Amino acid sequence: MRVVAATAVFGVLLLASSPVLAGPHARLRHQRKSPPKVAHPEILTETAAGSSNASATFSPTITAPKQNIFISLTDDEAAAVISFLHDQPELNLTATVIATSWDNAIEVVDLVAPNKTDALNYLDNGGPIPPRYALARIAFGAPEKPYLQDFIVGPLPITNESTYASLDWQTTKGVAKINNNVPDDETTLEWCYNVTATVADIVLDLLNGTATGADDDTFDIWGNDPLSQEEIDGETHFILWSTYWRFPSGDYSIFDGETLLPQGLFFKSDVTGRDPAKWKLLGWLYGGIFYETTAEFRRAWEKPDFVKYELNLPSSWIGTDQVGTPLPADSRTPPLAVQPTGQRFSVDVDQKYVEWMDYSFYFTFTRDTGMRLFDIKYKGQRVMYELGLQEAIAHYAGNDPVQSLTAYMDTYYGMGPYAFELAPGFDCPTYATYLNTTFHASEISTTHRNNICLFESDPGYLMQRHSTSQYLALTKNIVFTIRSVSTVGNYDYNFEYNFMMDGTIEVVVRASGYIQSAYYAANEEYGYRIHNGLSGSMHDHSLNWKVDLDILGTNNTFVKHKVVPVQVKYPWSNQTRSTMKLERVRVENEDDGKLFWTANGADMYLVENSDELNEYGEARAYKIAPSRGGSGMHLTIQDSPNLLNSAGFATHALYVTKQKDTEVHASHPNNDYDPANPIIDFSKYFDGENLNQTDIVLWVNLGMHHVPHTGDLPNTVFTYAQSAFLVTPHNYLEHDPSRVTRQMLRIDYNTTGVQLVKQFGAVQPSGLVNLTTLRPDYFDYEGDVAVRKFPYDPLDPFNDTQSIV
Ligand SMILES: *[C@@H]1O[C@H](CO)[C@@H](O)[C@H](O)[C@H]1NC(C)=O
Ligand SMILES: *[C@@H]1O[C@H](CO)[C@@H](O)[C@H](O)[C@H]1NC(C)=O
Ligand SMILES: *[C@@H]1O[C@H](CO)[C@@H](O)[C@H](O)[C@H]1NC(C)=O
Ligand SMILES: *[C@@H]1O[C@H](CO)[C@@H](O)[C@H](O)[C@H]1NC(C)=O
Ligand SMILES: *[C@@H]1O[C@H](CO)[C@@H](O)[C@H](O)[C@H]1NC(C)=O
Ligand SMILES: *[C@@H]1O[C@H](CO)[C@@H](O)[C@H](O)[C@H]1NC(C)=O
Ligand SMILES: *[C@@H]1O[C@H](CO)[C@@H](O)[C@H](O)[C@H]1NC(C)=O
Ligand SMILES: *[C@@H]1O[C@H](CO)[C@@H](O)[C@H](O)[C@H]1NC(C)=O
Ligand SMILES: *[C@@H]1O[C@H](CO)[C@@H](O)[C@H](O)[C@H]1NC(C)=O
Ligand SMILES: *[C@@H]1O[C@H](CO)[C@@H](O)[C@H](O)[C@H]1NC(C)=O
Ligand SMILES: *[C@@H]1O[C@H](CO)[C@@H](O)[C@H](O)[C@H]1NC(C)=O
Ligand SMILES: *[C@@H]1O[C@H](CO)[C@@H](O)[C@H](O)[C@H]1NC(C)=O
Ligand SMILES: [Cu+2]
Repeated sequence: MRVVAATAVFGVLLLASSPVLAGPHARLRHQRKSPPKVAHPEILTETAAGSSNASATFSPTITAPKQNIFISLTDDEAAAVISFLHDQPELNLTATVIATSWDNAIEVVDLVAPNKTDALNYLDNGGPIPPRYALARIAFGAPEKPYLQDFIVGPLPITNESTYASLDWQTTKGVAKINNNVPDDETTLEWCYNVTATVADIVLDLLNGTATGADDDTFDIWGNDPLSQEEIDGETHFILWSTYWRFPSGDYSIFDGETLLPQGLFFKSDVTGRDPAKWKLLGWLYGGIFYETTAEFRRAWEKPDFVKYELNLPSSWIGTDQVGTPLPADSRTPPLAVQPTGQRFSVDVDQKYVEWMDYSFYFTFTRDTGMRLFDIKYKGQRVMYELGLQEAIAHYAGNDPVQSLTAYMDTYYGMGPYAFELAPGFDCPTYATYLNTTFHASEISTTHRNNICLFESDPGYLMQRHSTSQYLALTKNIVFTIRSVSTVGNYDYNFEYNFMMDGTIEVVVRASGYIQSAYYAANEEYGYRIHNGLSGSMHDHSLNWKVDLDILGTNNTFVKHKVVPVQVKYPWSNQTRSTMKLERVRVENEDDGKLFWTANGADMYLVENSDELNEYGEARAYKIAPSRGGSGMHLTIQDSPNLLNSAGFATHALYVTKQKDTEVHASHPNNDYDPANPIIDFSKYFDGENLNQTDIVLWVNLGMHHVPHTGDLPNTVFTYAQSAFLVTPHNYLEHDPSRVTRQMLRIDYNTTGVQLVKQFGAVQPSGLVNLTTLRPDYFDYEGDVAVRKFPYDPLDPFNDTQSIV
C-alpha cells in the first residue's frame, strides 16, 4: 500500500516539475497558474519587512552552548603534563632541548578525545563533563633497543590523583609501543656522507657536485620512507636506499625545488642496529645497473663505454614566479568578493565553536591530523559526531629503489606542525575570519597564527532555478567553508569542509606544491619524462577520513540503494520490457563493510535510521557520494611491500565499522617506524560485527592516481589535484531545506513587462565599497609563535621552530 502511494506522489511531482523532459507541448499544459493580479502597473518590490527580526538577534560572536570537550590542550595543560612526566623517575626523561637520540624524550603531547559514550552523555543528557586526558608520545632512545610508546595521562588538571598508563586500548597491537629500528638520524646521515666520500670523484664526474655535509654542498642525501626490511640469513635487516638531490642554487635557491632535482645515483645500506661499525654498504645503482660493491662501480665507471646520463639541473623551470609575456587584460584586477553587511556566522573563538545558518559545530586541532570537526548539528539535530582526516598516504613506484620503496604516511610528519599561516586574499577571502591553533611537540607549544579560516562565499552557480515564459525563480548558493592548509614537505594539502543550504556537507582535499620526482634514466614505465633529466614518478594519494554519522541518534544502518537493470513483464503489456529498478540492500555485517564506489554510480550509499521513517514511510537518511576528482581513492598497489600491515584503510574506497571507543583511528603516526607491526592495523577492525541499527562509522578515502606531466612543473595545480565527497540529506526532510533562505528571487513577467519582483526580505546592498579596506598588508605575515614548555616559562617565548616534528 505504502509503496503505491509513494509512487503516485512521486509521479505527480515529476510531471509538474519536469518540463525539460516533457517537451514543449507538455510545457504549455503546465502553464496553468494565472499570473497574479497586480493593483498597480508599476514594478513592485517586496520590502524587507520583518527581516530585522532575525538580524536584531544575530551576533558574530557567540558563547558555545557547551564546553568544547574536544579542544586541544592549553599551553598550561601541556606544560603540566610534561612536568608531571619528568617527575616519573622510571621514564628517565631528558629535556627535549638537550636530548640526543640516545635519551628518552617527549615527542608530542595532545588531547585524548573523550570516549563517545561519555561525550554524548555530557552533550545530550546533561551528564558530567568527561574527564580530560592527555596523550604523551615518548621516544625511548636510552635502551639498546629503542622504541616509542604512547601514554595516557590524567585526569587533567594534574593533581595527586593523576596517573599515566600505556594507551593500549586504542591499538590493535595490544600495546601502544613500536620499535624504532633506525633511531640515530645523525649517525645515519654521517654514514651516508662517509659512503659518498669514497666515490667523491665519481660523483663529481657524473653529477658535477659534492656531498660532504658541508654548508656549500651541492647535494642533499636522503632516501626511502618508510625504512625497508629484508630477511638476510634468517634475520631482519633494515635497509636504506639513499640518493642525491640537488639543492636549488643561485637565483633559484629560494625555491623549494629539491624534489624536482633527483640525480639518479643510488646506494644501498644495511643500517641494522645502533653500531655503525656493523653497518654495510650493499651496492650502487646508476642508469638502471646495479653494482654490488664500490669497487665494481668504480671499475665500470673507469671504462670508456660507461654510459653517463644527462644532468638534472635547476634553472627557471623550478621557480614558481610569474614568467612570460603578461596576458592582455591581466593587469586589471580580477573580480573580488566582498561581504557587504558583515559576517553572517558566529564564532566562539575560545571554545572553537561555530554557528552558520542551520548548522553548528565544534572544532579542534591535533598534531597528527590538523583540523577536526565534532558534533556537527543541522537544524538542531546532530548529523555527525566526528569528521576529520585519519591518514594521508603517498605511495610511489619506479624503477629506482627510492621511489619504489617510498610510501609516505604523512601523519608521521603530522598535519598539525605544517598548517602554517594563511594569506588573506589568496588562501581565503580577505573578509574571512582567521583563527589561531596550537600544537605541542618537542616540549614546545607552537601557535600557528591565522591558520584556519572561516568564510561564506558564492561559488558562482545557483542552488536552484526554474523559469517559464511567465516567471523566474532563483536561489543563491551561499556556501560556508572552514579551511586549513598543511605543507608536509613538498606538498601543500588544502583541507576544507563546505556547508550548504540544502543540508549538504562536502569534504574536500586539494594538493599543490612540488612533486617528488624521479631521475629519468630507465623510468619510462613509471611516468612521463617531463624535463631533461626528469621523470614524473607516478604515485597514488590516498587520504582517509573518519565520518561518524549519527542520523537521528546512534542507531543507524548503512544501506545500498542500487539502480539495477531488470527485465519486467507488466500487466499492461505482453512484452517483457528492459528497464531498471531500485533495489535496497542493508549492509548488516562488518564482513560486507569494505566497499568501492560502483561503476556508473549504480549504487547510492546511505546511512539511514531504519526506525525513523518520514511521513511516506521511507527511512530518513544521509547519502554519501564522491563529488570531485574521481581519479582514484585507494591504492593501486596490492599488498604493498612498503606499507605491509599499515594500509588496511587504503584498499577500498570506503569502509563501514561498528563504532567502538577502542577503534578511534584508522592509522597511527608511529606505524611508519615498523609498518609490518603497526600500532593500529585497520584491517583488524573487521571482525564480523553486526551493523544493523547500531552506531556505525564510515572511513572514506579521497585521493588520486598522480602521474605528473609537464603541467605539474613547477608545481602541481589544485584544479586537477582535488578530490571530494559529500554527505547530503536523503529523504531526511520533507523537502529541500534551502527554501528557507531569503537569498532568492522571483520575477513575474509578461510581454508588457515585469509584473512582480519578490525578494523575500533579501536586501540589495547599496553604497560604496572602500576597496582599500580589503587590501591585506602582506608585511603582517608573521608565521608561528612558539613557547618552550620544559623548563616552562610562559614569559620567555622561544621562537625556534626548527625542532618541531
Ligand atoms: C520574529 O521572531 C519571532 C520570535 O522568534 C517569531 O515568532 C516571528 O515569526 C518572527 N517574525 C518574522 C517576520 O520572522
Ligand atoms: C637514563 O637515560 C640515560 C640517557 O639519557 C642513560 O644513560 C641511562 O642509562 C638511563 N638510565 C636508566 C636507569 O635506564
Ligand atoms: C574509554 O574507553 C576505553 C575502552 O573501553 C576504556 O578503557 C577507558 O577507560 C575509557 N576512558 C574513560 C575515561 O572512561
Ligand atoms: C665516518 O667516518 C669517520 C672517519 O672515518 C668515522 O670516525 C666515523 O665513525 C664514521 N661514521 C659512521 C656513522 O660510520
Ligand atoms: C659543473 O659545475 C661547475 C661549477 O659549479 C660549473 O661551472 C659547470 O658549468 C658545471 N658543468 C655542467 C656541465 O653543468
Ligand atoms: C592569534 O595569535 C596572535 C599572536 O599571538 C594574537 O595577536 C591574535 O590575537 C590571535 N588571534 C586570535 C583570533 O586569537
Ligand atoms: C538502539 O537499538 C537498540 C537495540 O535495537 C535499542 O535497545 C536501543 O534502545 C536503541 N537506541 C535508541 C536511542 O533508540
Ligand atoms: C496479450 O496478448 C493476448 C493474445 O494475443 C491478447 O489477447 C491481449 O489483449 C494482449 N494483452 C495486452 C495487454 O496487450
Ligand atoms: C535489521 O534491522 C531491520 C530494521 O530494524 C530489521 O527489519 C531486520 O530484521 C534486521 N535484520 C537482522 C538480521 O537483524
Ligand atoms: C501582463 O500582466 C498584467 C498584469 O496581470 C496585465 O495587466 C497585462 O495585460 C498583461 N499583458 C499581457 C500582454 O498579457
Ligand atoms: C578607505 O579606507 C582607507 C583605509 O582604511 C582609508 O584610508 C580611506 O580614507 C577610505 N576612503 C574612503 C573614501 O572612505
Ligand atoms: C627569536 O627571538 C629572539 C629573542 O626573543 C629575537 O631576537 C629574534 O629576532 C627572534 N627570531 C625570529 C626568527 O623571530
Ligand atoms: Cu602527487
